[in-house]
Amino acid sequence: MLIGKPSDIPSSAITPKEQYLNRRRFLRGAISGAVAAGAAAVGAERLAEVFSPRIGALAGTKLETVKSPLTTTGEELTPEEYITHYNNFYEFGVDKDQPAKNAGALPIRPWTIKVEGKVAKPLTFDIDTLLKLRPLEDRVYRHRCVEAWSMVIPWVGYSLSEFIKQCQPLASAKYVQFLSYYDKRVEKWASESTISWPYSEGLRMDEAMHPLALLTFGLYGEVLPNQDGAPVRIVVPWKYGFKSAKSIVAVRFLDKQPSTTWNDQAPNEYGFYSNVNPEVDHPRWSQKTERRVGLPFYSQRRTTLMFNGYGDQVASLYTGMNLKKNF
Ligand SMILES: Nc1nc2c(c(=O)[nH]1)N[C@H]1C(S)=C(S)[C@@H](COP(=O)(O)O)O[C@H]1N2
Ligand SMILES: [Mo]
Repeated sequence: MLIGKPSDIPSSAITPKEQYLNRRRFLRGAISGAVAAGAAAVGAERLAEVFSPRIGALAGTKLETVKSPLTTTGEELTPEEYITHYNNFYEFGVDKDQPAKNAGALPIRPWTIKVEGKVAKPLTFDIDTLLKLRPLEDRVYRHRCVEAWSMVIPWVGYSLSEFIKQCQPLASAKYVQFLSYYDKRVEKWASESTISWPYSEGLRMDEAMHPLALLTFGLYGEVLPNQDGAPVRIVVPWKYGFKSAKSIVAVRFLDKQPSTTWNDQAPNEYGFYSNVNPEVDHPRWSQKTERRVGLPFYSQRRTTLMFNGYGDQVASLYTGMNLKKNF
């Protein structure tokens, strides 16, 4: 993210959608009989039984979802091959194409989220329990990276607030911090950047409780590919992408604003709030426009919207705040 201008994906890296799907179906068919039978129509509640912890890759596993009223309609979805081959996941390399190549090493089962800090009592949630907590919703959101590119992604998950309620935070909890998985033996590429791991992000409690903030388990109706933050990540659609921590293993409730990865790295470039704001330029580039990844070259450029277009829903969270100072 510290590197100036994001590079385009070479067109040779992109396969037509049909071919891509066929390859995935082929891969799906190649896994063992019992697993393949289950994978055809597996509901969230059956994941644990169908996939033993020994099977690392759940790629292609369908999730049962309901349509969400919070979906953002009217824009063309970004093709799946871009969402899964143009990633920021620095633990698996700083180049956009590296996570797709390297994140296969992420051990996504067994997986737990530890809940700590200002809570009634510390808790640990298993990923398969979390998948069953609420009906999973299909929610299409705009995704705006601070590097001035964007996508439109059909995520699968439910409001983060539903999870937070289960955590029983105390009244003294004013902020919530998310910590990503980190093991330097698995994420060998992490040492290539100066970041102090694990990746950490945070929200003010009222932001985290906003219904648009999503606890995310999948995209395009299937479990999250590893490179997109499997098995569970945060998505905060009105903020720059780096606020959405991937592959989270711990959630901490705090009475003070937590330190967060990019704010620590370069506080003059990346604020704690990081709301999408076309009026506040990054010190090294403009935030007024963005490049919509996956579209023909001539139609990529578009105007960036305040709060990424979610102002009607979220602007009231920031009433009275100077958003130029609190960027
Ligand atoms: N653990 C972790 N989470 C992360 C990052 C990262 O490097 N490590 N990158 C962030 C950034 S800068 C963006 S834009 C989004 C990218 O999500 P995507 O690859 O699914 O589009 O993830 C965010 N979450
Ligand atoms: Mo980003």
